[in-house]
Amino acid sequence: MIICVNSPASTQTINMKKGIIFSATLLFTVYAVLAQRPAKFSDEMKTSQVAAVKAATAHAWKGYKKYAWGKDDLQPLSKTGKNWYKHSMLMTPVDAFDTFLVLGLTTEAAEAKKLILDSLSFDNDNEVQVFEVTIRILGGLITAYELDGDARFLQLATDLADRMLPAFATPTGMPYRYVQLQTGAVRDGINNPAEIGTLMMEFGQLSKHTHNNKYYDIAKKAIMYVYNQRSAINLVGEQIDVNTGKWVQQNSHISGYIDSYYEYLYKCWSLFGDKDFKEAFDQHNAAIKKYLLAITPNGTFLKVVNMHSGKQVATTYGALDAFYAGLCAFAGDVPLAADIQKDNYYMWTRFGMEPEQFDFASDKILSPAYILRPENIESCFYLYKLTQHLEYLWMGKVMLDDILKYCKTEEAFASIKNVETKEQSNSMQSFFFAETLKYAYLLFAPEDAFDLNNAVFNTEAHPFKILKK
Ligand code: DMJ
Repeated sequence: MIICVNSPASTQTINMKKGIIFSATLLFTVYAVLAQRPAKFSDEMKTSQVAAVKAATAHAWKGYKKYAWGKDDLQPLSKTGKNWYKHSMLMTPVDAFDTFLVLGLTTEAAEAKKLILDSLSFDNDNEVQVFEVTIRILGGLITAYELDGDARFLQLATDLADRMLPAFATPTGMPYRYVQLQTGAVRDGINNPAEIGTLMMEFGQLSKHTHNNKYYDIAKKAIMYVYNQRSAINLVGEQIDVNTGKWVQQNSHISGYIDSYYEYLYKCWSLFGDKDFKEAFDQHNAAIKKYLLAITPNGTFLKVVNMHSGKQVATTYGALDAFYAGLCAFAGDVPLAADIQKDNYYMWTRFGMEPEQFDFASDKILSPAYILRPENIESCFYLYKLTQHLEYLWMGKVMLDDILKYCKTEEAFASIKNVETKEQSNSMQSFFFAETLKYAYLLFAPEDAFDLNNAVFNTEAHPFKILKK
């Protein structure tokens, strides 16, 4: 049969087809709009996420107890314990203790407390990394004291801080990276803004509790020295010599080596009400927004630039960078935080889980591991608390579900060697307890589960009380 396109019958057919296409398009559009609106996240779902986090925390602790009791970390695949230094600093119990308290895991909290108070001592020849030990151990002990009230936690914290003070004895006041706890011998004077600045909350809070300003003053001198060495366009570099004050690496970004320097400037303003920190944060944050933002179809990323020229050096982004959305929201810029969180979620879902680092311009993975890091869930937590938008609960659920599915082992949780293959690796960092599980819990927990208005979380998610300013 020959169909003449001009016949009235065929015009009718064409109109019918047009009608069908129009209705289908309309239906699709309505569906697409509805699909974009996050579905309801019921109280039952929140309750079930909370239960899953609690069960995961108890499961991970059981593994630590069975195979690594008294050591720093559990190696979940070989089922052995591992110390960072010659002698254990009890990284896992100290980092985990306040998470147990916040989650209401009272048995686990009592076990960790007993272990810490029975056996933690800093009177040994460990040569420790000032930054790591400050954020995990000093921070953990201060929060333990605040939440539990046992003065022995504060005594331990003070002893540890005193033993680290020799690290600050430099012409600039910026600390060496390593210090020996008995002799005060120091090592590695090429430090970075994160490791120099991310001591202020812990040393500052210790001053408030001990009524001795020396900790606050020494840490403030160090962080403000970094600020005063900023470039003419208000950015900092990646490495600085603590003896000369000269930059030795001039890449500027919000990733490892710099990240929590910015975080502490804002958080120290929130915690201590010291305007110097707010002024420094505002200067830097304006420069970050001016020079580092990269708007792409997958969200707003932050790139690497030269600290003096602001010119792009790289388009790398990764798990650590994901913290900035949360900080941005906490510091009051929710719209930008929401744009950045879009790319954080893209990074998580694009590769099946979040890689340590990828190139957002070429969309290629640069470092394929996921080591149980918290930053992406942490940003969901801040954004949800500040906006109550359900999409952050859904994002957090995807992340938590992936962790529970791919990282769980028979007796604990493991890192992932490659997010595309999901092959596991033999590490369970203490920040999994301190941060990842705590932020996941707080994201889904009832609003009154923890008083968030009177506390500021250190970079290891140990909450510090806002004391009288
Ligand atoms: C933690 O020790 C802290 O959050 C630090 O600021 C960055 N690295 C880890 C978590 O990824």
